[in-house]
Amino acid sequence: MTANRYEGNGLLRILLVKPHLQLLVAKRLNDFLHLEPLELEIVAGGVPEEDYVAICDLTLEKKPMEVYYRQLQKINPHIIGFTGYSNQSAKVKELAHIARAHNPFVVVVVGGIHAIISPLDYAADDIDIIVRGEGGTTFGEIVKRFKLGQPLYFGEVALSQKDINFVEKANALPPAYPDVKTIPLARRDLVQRSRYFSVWTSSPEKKLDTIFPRIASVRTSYGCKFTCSFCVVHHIMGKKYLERSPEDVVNEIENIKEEHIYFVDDETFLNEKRMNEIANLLLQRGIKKKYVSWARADTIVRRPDLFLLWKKAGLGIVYVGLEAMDESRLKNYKKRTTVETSMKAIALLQEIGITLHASLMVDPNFSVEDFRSVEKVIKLIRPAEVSFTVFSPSPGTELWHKHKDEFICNDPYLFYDCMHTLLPTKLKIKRFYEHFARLYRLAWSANPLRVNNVRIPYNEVLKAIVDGTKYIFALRSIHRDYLPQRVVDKKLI
Ligand code: B12
Repeated sequence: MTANRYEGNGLLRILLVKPHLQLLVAKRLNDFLHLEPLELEIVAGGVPEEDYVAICDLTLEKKPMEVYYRQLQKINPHIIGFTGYSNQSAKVKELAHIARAHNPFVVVVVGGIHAIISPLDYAADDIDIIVRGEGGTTFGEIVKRFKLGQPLYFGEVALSQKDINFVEKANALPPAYPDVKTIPLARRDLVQRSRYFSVWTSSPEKKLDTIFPRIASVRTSYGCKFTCSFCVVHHIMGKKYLERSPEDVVNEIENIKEEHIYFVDDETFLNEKRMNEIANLLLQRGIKKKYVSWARADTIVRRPDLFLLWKKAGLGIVYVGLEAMDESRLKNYKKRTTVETSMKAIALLQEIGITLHASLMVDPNFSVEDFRSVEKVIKLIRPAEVSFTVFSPSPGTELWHKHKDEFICNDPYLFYDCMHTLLPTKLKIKRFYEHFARLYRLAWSANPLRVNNVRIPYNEVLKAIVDGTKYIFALRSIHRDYLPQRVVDKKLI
């Protein structure tokens, strides 16, 4: 134990931690795509310049707990902040407990998506403040209050169990985000930038020096106006869509060293006029980078000209949440689009020369025939990157409450990764995951690198084959995670 109380003078030390992943399949995904912890970089952006702040991204580490202990020893923080998805909440609590055991005076702050939607889950002795919302602005205020010796909880956004209204506030809807102009810029200098990459399959020249280029993440907007049943975003943002100005976005991109940029918006292309301006500014300023973004099929169909312009600006890959090629499922998911629109969008992207990443959803009630029809979709839309998730009610939504008594696992938060089913499957679960893994295997044959015979370095071909095989194996093995013995043994956690 290293007792260490901040006495109001001297250097204030802050450590921000991204917990490592628990489930094998999520870890394997990181072999293909590992993005920087932008949420913590923005939180760090809110820390006053005179204070010391470090980011510890445990998702990068082979021995994360050793690294964590070492960081605690080395930095001995006065304030420690954790981020986390729902499937990391148990780990966040464990890490918070360790931090408190290391120094009983440390202030523990928890933020991120799970803190926003399920704050009561973080009502633990080792957690002082639960941040329900934007972190850069809120954390800055917490640090300021800490130095002044004031209470660290305030408003609807920084919650504490010490507050007599804690439960009422935690049960209320998430508070509104602040004006986007007040959100600090990301402290990108605090991470080892060379360790973040994303698989890249777009190559009009049919030759790539690498398929794993370094990549930076940029957030240009917050929220989404759509209310898809599987998504939590409209619950967080109250259907609001907050936009950074084109100048602000382009200034940030201009200062980023990486050539590849991943737009980590909830929905980047919602305001077509704004996206038009951003592309024009990028072109006018001669900024030559390559982009990957999400977009809805109906936006692509309505504005092919916009995607043509973005192609010129460097857009190489577009992720489209096709979800299902079946009208009734689209309706059930409240996707507000049609199969015809999806097909048109696919054709338009091919015509424009932007690589499609199609994201499809598998339903727990799938029969063998349903899986076969998705297999046909893969053939229909090639060449395309294709990925699949399993429809799962999201924590914080009505569907979660509606179905929670049906969940088939002990810890539904841990299993909320859209790959592990929370709901019972119609097929035997082992069979279900055999079919699910087969979809990924077939998707590899539709990959643009293969279909277009793109030349890539030999060692990367090998890496892709080895990691792809490991990924498919992890998918086939998902059913084992449900064996009660494994959960009890804590082999998973
Ligand atoms: C980009 C993205 C990804 C990227 C990875 C991003 C990354 N950095 O690793 C990719 C595509 C790889 C991905 C994958 C997955 N994702 Co994802 N993803 C997103 C998306 C669209 C944006 C996340 C992001 O980067 N935001 C940008 C940052 C800057 O914003 P932020 O996270 O909101 O953080 C702010 C606040 O939350 C707060 N905050 C955050 N942390 C902290 C910490 C402290 C101390 C404080 C004070 C504040 C604070 O301040 C931040 C700055 O403003 C979100 C949607 C969303 N609205 O969150 C889904 C989302 C986070 N993903 C989700 C899921 C489920 C997954 C997957 C598990 C499943 C899947 N198959 O898609 C995988 C697994 C990823 C993994 N390896 O763990 C869910 C999580 C739901 C939940 N309850 O946990 C979301 C919400 C999507 C959804 N619609 O439901 N994802």
